[in-house]
Amino acid sequence: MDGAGDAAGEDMKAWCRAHPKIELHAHLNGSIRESTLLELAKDLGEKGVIVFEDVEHIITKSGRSLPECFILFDLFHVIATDHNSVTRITREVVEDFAAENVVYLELRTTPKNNESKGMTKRSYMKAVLDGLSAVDTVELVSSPFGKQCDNSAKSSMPFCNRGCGAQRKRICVRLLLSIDRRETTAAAMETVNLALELRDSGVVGIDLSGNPLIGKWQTFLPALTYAREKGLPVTIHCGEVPNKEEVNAILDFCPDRIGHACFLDEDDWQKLKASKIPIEICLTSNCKTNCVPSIKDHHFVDLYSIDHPMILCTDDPGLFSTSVSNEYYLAASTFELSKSEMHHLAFIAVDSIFADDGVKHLLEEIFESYEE
Ligand code: 6MZ
Repeated sequence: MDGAGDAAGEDMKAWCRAHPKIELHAHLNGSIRESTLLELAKDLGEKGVIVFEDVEHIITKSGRSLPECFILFDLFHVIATDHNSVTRITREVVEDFAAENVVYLELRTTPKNNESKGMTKRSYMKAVLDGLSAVDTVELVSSPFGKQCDNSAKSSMPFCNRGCGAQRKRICVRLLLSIDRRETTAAAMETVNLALELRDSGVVGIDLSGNPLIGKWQTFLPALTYAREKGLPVTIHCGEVPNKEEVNAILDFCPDRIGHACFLDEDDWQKLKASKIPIEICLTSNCKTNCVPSIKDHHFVDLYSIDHPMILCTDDPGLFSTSVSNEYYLAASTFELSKSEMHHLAFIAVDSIFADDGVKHLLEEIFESYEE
């Protein structure tokens, strides 16, 4: 790239970081800071729970296949199924998203049982909520979580992270509870019941995720149907590996959003495009896990050309060493999108959030104030 190209690239990078953004597909434990992961792993090594040297190279390795990611997630489960660690990780993750001007975050996590630590799905979620209440370097807006609560959806303070000098960054956070594909129907149902119980605490929906090579759609369908009957929106990881039968069943279920959509046949694409179901797009994740050959070959291009609703997301910023700003920059630079096209992309994400209309209006105001 020549000097002018370099300068334009740097300008776009800075713009992507400064612009308000919405993140709808981020897994809590996949968003852990690398420094925190290393520290917690070292600590467990010293206590003899794991052999630190065995995991150090996996943590610091940059490219991983999808199966390798799930080996790492097993390690995360050992590291993160301790109440204090879950609380710390949650606080740090929210602060990190706010630092790069994410103004609305739907953070998803799998409630976990861990008998040896006295952890139940409910106590795991309490640790997550404690982490949200403990956020203090940034301000939680329109928040049901504890002391920073500004309960009016429309704050009297401008919700603006641009040119606000010493004013702290502000972010609105909501939670999705994930059903792990390893779980039974009863465990999935327990997660949905917990989500319903925690609605007043900021839980706005259900996700189905986990190793796509494991589990059968029929196992999760009763819990997903129950969530829908109770008015909880559902998002589903769809087509992370080729599985035509399951992709068909997911599209027939017609979730409120879907994640990834990498391995779809032509007829599935027709169905998905006709449905207008918003797609959570994770460019870096899909490339690093070899679900797409390269970013320029990503299905984003085709979907963008027909105005299909899409949201740029990170999936696991810690695991894939990325950030929302970086995903925006990758889209802008690879697909040659202008600032006003990027602004539009960021803005239309508001239509796909699971939070209520009060939050939607608040976000619309923020994006309108950023119109180029
Ligand atoms: C499917 C994924 C995922 O829930 O412990 N997870 N599931 N595909 C992906 N793409 C690579 N990335 C993360 O966060 C970590 C968990 O999220 C799911 C996996 O179940 C992983 O164990 P939580 O906060």
